[in-house]
Amino acid sequence: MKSEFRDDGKPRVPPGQHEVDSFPVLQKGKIAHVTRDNYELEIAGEIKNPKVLSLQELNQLEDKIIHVDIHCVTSWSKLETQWTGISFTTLIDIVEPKSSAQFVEFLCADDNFTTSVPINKIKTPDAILALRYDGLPLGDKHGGPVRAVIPDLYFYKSAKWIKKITFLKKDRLGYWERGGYSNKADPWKEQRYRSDDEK
Ligand SMILES: Nc1nc2c(c(=O)[nH]1)N[C@H]1C(S)=C(S)[C@@H](COP(=O)(O)O)O[C@H]1N2
Ligand SMILES: [Mo]
Repeated sequence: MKSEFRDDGKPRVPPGQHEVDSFPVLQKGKIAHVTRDNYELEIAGEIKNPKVLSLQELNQLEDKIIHVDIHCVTSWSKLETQWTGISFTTLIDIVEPKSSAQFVEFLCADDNFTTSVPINKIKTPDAILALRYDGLPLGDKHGGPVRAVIPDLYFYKSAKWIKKITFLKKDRLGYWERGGYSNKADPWKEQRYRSDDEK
């Protein structure tokens, strides 16, 4: 049986959230369809080794499996999802961020959607660039071929259909964040809207 509490003592389902068994599909507009054949991920900004990686190259890097709970700000939480991909710590070893790199921005194929997080949020073992869900290559609906899964933040910080990752000195507000959603996005502090950022 699933425990009501996590190892760190926080409730498994954060305040104001409810558990769902389905896997809702959510994005600002239409589902993006990214061609796999000529797909390239660009990694740029405040790093020593800028990279352009094909899907084949990405698939050869690492098969890190994570089990994480996801929490959408619209109030659904899905527990114990399984993703496979490349841990951001591995990517960081490859691109070597400069000390000036403080934030990471994801640019996506759906009409240049962006979101960003402080670099320390991807320096945790369970933050990955996901290529698979439940063992199968990521389909279009859930952000394939490549999406971020960044645990313990509302799920809008986990960008789908990533084209480019940019390491930044200064933060740039993303799509939902510009629209009034919290830039901190901590589900246990219920940081849903910008006015919750002081919590
Ligand atoms: N590129 C992109 N990524 C995005 C979004 C989006 O609109 N565009 N929406 C976010 C939101 S609000 C949520 S809840 C999750 C939903 O992921 P899912 O469709 O796999 O459940 O994607 C996040 N990543
Ligand atoms: Mo969301």
